[in-house]
This record gives sequence, C-alpha cells and structure tokens, in this order.
Amino acid sequence: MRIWLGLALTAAVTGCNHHSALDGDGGIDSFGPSVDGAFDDFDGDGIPDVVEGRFDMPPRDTDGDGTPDAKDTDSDDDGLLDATEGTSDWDGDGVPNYIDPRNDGPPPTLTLVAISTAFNTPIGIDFHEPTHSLVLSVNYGTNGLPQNFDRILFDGSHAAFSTYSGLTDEVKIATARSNNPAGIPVGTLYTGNGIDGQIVRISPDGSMIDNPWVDLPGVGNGLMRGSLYVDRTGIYGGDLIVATTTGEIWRVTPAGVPTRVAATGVHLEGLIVVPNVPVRYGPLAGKIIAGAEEQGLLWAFDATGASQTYTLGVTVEDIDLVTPAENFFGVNFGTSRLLGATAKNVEPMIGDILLTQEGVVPGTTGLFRLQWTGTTLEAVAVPLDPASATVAQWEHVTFAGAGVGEIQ
Ligand SMILES: [Ca+2]
Ligand SMILES: [Ca+2]
Ligand SMILES: [Ca+2]
Ligand SMILES: [Ca+2]
Repeated sequence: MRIWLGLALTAAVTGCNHHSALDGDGGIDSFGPSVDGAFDDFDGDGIPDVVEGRFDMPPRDTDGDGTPDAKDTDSDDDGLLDATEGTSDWDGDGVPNYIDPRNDGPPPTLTLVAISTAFNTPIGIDFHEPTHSLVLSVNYGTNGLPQNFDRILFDGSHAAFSTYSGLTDEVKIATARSNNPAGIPVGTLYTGNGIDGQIVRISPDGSMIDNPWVDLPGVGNGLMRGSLYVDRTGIYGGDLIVATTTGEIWRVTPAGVPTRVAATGVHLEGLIVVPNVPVRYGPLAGKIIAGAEEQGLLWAFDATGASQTYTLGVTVEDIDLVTPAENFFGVNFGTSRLLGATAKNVEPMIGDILLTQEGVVPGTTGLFRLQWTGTTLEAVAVPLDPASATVAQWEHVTFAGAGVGEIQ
C-alpha cells in the first residue's frame, strides 16, 4: 500500500514538472506560443487550464459560444464569472459551479436569526455600501420621528442615516451600489415622500436631501410604496426604476429625467431588473419584474413596455436576486425585528430570484425561490429549519455585504 501511494505521488509530481517544462517552449495552439502549460490559467479566473478542459479534443466549451472554457471568463454564460463561481458545488449536483448554469438541487433550509435590537415600524431595507452596513426606513408609525432612516451598526444598534423626518407613509428605499453602470455615487438613497409621483434623493452620507428630486409628469402616478430599484445590469442604463401603487413603471436617469415604461393599473410591489441571462432566467431575462400582490401575479416588462404576467402561487411583497457572498436580511414587521441568514446558508440558490410573501404560513419562511427550469418558471417554497427564528410578516428583504452581530 505504501509503495503504491509513493508511486502515485511520484507520478503526480512528474506530471506537474512535465507541464511546467513545456511552458514557454514555443508549442503553439490557439492560446498562443508562450502559454501552454497545463497548470497555467489563461483567463486568470483561478481555475487551471487543465481543469477547464483546454486539452480535451476539442477543448471544452460549455456554453457553446466558440470560446473554450479555459479562455471564457463566464464558461456557462449564467452571468456569474468563473472567478466568482469557482470549482465548488453550491447546489450539490456534482457539477462545479463554473460550468453549472442552474441550481438543480433543492433550496436550502434556512436558519433565520433574530437580531437583538427592536425597531419602530421598520419597512424598507437595503445595503449601504460605503459603510458596509444596512440602511432601514423606520418610525413611519410615529410620524417619521425622530428620523425616517437608520443605519444598523455591527452590534445591532441604530444610528441615524439622515436627519430626514416626517414621512408617515410606508417607506420603501433603494440604494446605489458600486455595480451601478451609470456611476451614481455609491450609497445614494432613493425613496418616496407620500406625495403622488414624487421621488426623494438623499446623498450617500445622508446630509443632502432633494425633496422632491423628481415629480413624475402627469397625475395619479401613485406612491413609491410600490418599490424602487437601481439598475445593476445596464439594460436600463443604470437608471433608477420605480413601481408605484397605481401600477406605473418609470425609469429615471441619474440627472433626474423620467420616462414611463408601462402602466398596469394595479398596485405593484417588489421590483428588480433581471440580468440578461436566458440560460438561467428564461423569458424573464433582461426584463423588469414586479409583483401584483392583489392579483397573485408576477409582471414582466421589456424596455418597450410590453408586458406578460405569470401565476406562480406567490403573492409578492418583495423581489431580490440572491447574490454571491452576501448575507440575507429581512424586516420581520410582525415582531419589529430584523432576521438574518448567513451567506453560507443561502449559497445553494446564488443567482436565483427570491420572492418574498408578506403573509407567512407559521413554520415556513414565506420565501420562494423562482427558477427557470429550462422549460417553465417555477417558484418553490424555501423551508425553515426547526431551530430558526419564526417569521410573522415580511416587509422588505435584501442581500448585503453587511454583518450584524450574529450574522457575519
Ligand atoms: Ca482558467
Ligand atoms: Ca464558451
Ligand atoms: Ca458562470
Ligand atoms: Ca453544481
């Protein structure tokens, strides 16, 4: 046995040396004359060429776009870079992430942890990237006093994000992140003010308040209590997108120029722009999606305003993309607490769409993973671990590179 292991080890070492010796010897393939070692990493994604099937005949090309995996920075064309996905196997199906465009396994069982600090009527939540913290809208039930927006510090305590106060409407928020293609200052916060068609903008440090920043043209536009979202895909130019309580969808440029995308006539809640990745999102790829709680429908809009609806068995309150290496946080309105789950816990659904339902059946998460199976759109309930904190009523949820006490 010992001899056998020794031989295997010797062979492996010899193999490495052999490939290293080849490197730079003038051998030519489509990768060029000077880079031909098996353990090279041509595309710099951290995955060696030999693992990426460079020496297969023909070289492996998972997404069939003509660029072999060893040169392709997104080998499976699912919108997540190979360097992010790596060779681990988040969905446990035996296929490494970087060549696995869909999560085939069941959704994870979530262990939600209640953050110890209580909040007064919390509603909206998002990531404040400049301070690596969560920003929340709070206090609408006390006439917006002492202020409407708090940041949540690492120990779970509150600090005012802005002195802005007096909003008595349920307040939804959206922040700009560094992935915004229009270069909106990172940490800029957008919200409504309870007045028809008006949007407020607050500077990243909370000090400058434009109220209103934009007053949508026309009347009966509705309130921003629908949802706000800053485009991360570039499909909408990095604009702010809003969905209103009267069912209008608008895009607003960073300079404050609004354009109406659609008008549905039905209260919309929850909003994202879906990355333009057909293999993962099917017919939703590249679309704005929003929920219509009272209809039990998901609406999808293209840039021309053309729309389609889907019945998924979920009354949507909020919509999010499950992002790599970010913790999950949600506003559990029924207990005035934040609930969190670790990035590791949500890993099996990275890249998927998460639908949040306000009304929660006791003992469940009230969260649903929305996937394109290749033939159909399917929303599957995300189960709750028996050891988890319970959910009373969700308001908004987010994925964030923030830590709060128990959730790091
Ligand atoms: Ca590589
Ligand atoms: Ca390819
Ligand atoms: Ca990928
Ligand atoms: Ca996999």
